[in-house]
Amino acid sequence: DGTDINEVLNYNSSHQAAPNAAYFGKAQGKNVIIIHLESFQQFLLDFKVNGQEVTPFLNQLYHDQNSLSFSNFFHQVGQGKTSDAENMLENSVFGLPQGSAFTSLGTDNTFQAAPAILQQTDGYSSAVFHGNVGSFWNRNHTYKNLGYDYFFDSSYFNSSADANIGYGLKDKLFFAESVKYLERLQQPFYTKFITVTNHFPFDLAKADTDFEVPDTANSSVNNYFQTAHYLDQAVEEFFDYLDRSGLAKNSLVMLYGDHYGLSNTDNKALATLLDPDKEEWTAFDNAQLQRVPLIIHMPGLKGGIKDTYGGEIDVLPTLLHLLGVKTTNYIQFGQDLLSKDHQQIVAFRNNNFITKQYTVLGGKGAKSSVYDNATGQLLTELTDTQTKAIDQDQDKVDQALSLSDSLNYKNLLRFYTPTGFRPVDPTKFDYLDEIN
Ligand code: GP9
Ligand code: MN
Repeated sequence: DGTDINEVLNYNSSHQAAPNAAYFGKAQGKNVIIIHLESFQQFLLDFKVNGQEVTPFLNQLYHDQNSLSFSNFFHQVGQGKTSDAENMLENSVFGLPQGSAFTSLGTDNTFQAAPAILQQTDGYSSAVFHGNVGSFWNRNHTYKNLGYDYFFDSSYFNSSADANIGYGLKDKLFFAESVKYLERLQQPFYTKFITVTNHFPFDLAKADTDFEVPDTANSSVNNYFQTAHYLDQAVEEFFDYLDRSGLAKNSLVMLYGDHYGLSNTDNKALATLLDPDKEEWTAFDNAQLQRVPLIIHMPGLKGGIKDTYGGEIDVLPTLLHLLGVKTTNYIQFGQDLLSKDHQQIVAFRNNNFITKQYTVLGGKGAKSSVYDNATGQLLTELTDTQTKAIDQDQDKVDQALSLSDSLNYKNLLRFYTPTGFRPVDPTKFDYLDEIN
């Protein structure tokens, strides 16, 4: 029955955000290189430990005049962690309230994802590079439904024990070994590099680092800085390759952190480094730490650090508009971060949310804790006008998440094919699932 898809379509047309003319099509026809910075939080940028910058290269990139960077960009993942982040970036649809959409629905659902859209509008080829087994998060099946032409998983890379740590190939080796595959891709390409080394428990071989870690009482906190530093060097080496090869000139590189690396229980130890004088650590502070980087870098792009409040759900429309692709016909829950119409309400998967003014935790009305972003104070007495405005935003958040859940659980995209779009045929892709 078409009722549910119509509800989603109505919602979709009611929250369109028009492209920003200063940016629309500015990256038309460029290669797209997405670098997934595993577990990388925003606070790492410009941060020093023992007087040493943790991520000198990413800091430079963040401030580069050809980088569009975001200072109030949040991850929005649930239990699907990395796969939720990927799901939002590829589809502009939320993950599930429980579990992972890739795992439970990725094999059978219909998607209208970035690789398929770009293939059909501008002839892009597409590939994912990842140094873990292809079956993790059910990627090997899901990527076919997203329309990815190629998936270079761990079976394509060095499998020796000393080349791998934690979830897979060490990031420096991963980028270096990916080049031989990248160079064979037809341009323009849409590619994603999913790093792994900066993942809990943040292990690294002694030979791979000389970074002097801090000495808080929490070893996850301490080690997080050394793997982040290693990831920074890996990204720098990859950028050197992009420059040397000439690819940098005709590529847009987008980097993002997928979710937190340090959990709320680690944050007290982290706080001793971030703000040693702070007396009380609150739920507000935990929420602020869910910021992750989003950096869009391209030669000639008019850069700057934008303070727009947004999240992972907003990336796809932002990127498509930069590439000159109109998004009105696609069902997308996010909005272009560069649009003047962007609503600046960041929904978390548990229905908490953050706006420019407030951090709202715990649900609607009397149940909710409302914090003032400027002071971090819990607002115990709200005016009726404030309550009304906050409740309205909460309704928007609840509606978006619930419609996204219907879309996922009922596989609603099979009932709607955007004009000019051909449904993806997953059997066209033959990267091997039997290898893993
Ligand atoms: C594994 C990697 C980690 O392949 O992407 O996933 P996560 O544990 O961060 O969800
Ligand atoms: Mn992850």
